[in-house]
Amino acid sequence: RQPHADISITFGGSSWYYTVCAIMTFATIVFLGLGYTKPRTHRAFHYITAGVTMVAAIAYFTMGSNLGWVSIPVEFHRSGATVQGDYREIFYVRYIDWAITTPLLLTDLLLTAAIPVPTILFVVLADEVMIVTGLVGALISSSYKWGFFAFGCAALVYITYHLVWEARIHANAVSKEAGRAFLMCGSLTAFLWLLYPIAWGICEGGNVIGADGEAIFYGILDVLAKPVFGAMLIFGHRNIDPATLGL
Ligand code: RET
Repeated sequence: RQPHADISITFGGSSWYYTVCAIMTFATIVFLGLGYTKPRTHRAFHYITAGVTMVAAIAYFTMGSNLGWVSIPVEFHRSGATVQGDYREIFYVRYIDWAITTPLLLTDLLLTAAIPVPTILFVVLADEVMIVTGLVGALISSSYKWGFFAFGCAALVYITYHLVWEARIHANAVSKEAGRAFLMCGSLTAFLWLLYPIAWGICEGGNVIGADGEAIFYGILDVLAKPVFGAMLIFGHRNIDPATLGL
C-alpha cells in the first residue's frame, strides 16, 4: 500500500487553512495600520502583534497548499496487540510558526505587566522547550512521544503560573489600565493554551482524529489566540502610556 496516498487534508481542509491565512493577513494589515496612526514610541504592541499574525499567515498558506508536513508511521493498539502500517500527516510547519509566535505573544503579555526582561527571557525559554518537545514528540512513532509531551506540559504549567499569578499581580501594581488589559488577555491565553495539548493529544499524539479535524481544532484555537487576542490586547492598550511600563 502507498504509505502517503490517503492521509492528506481534503479540499475542504485546504480551503479552511486558506481562510485562516486570509484572517491572519487581514489582522496583520489592521494591526500595522493602527500602529501607523500612533507616534513611533507607541507602536511596540502593534509591531509585536502584527508580527505574530504575519508569521501565522505564511504558515497557514503553507498548510493550505498541503506543504510543510512529513508522513509519520503511527502505531495503534487493538485487543492488546500493536498494529502498524498506518501513517499520519504531521505538519511540522505548525511548530516553526509556534516557535516564533508564542514567544512574541508572551512578550506582549509580560511587557503589559512590566515584568523585568530577565524573567521574560526565562519564561520565553520555557516556551521554546514546550514547542520543541511538542515537535520532537510529534515526529516520534513510538510511545516515547508521550515522554516529550510530558516535558512540554511541565513547561506549560510553569508558563501558566507566571501568567495567572506573578504577572497578574505585577500588572495590577503598575496601573488600573494595565491590570485590566492583562486580566483580559492573560486569562484568555491561560485558557486557550491549555487546549493546545488536548488538541495535540488527539491529533499528533493519539491519532484519534484525522488531518481535517486537526485543521479545524488548531485553526479555531489559532484564530482566537492570535487575531482575537491581538485585537483585545491593542484595545486594552488604548489608554496605557508605554512609559508607565518602562518602554
Ligand atoms: C504542545 C505539545 C507538547 C505539550 C504542550 C503543547 C502546547 C502548545 C501550545 C501552543 C500554543 C500555540 C499558540 C499558537 C498561536 O497562536 C506543543 C502542543 C503543552 C500551548 C498560542
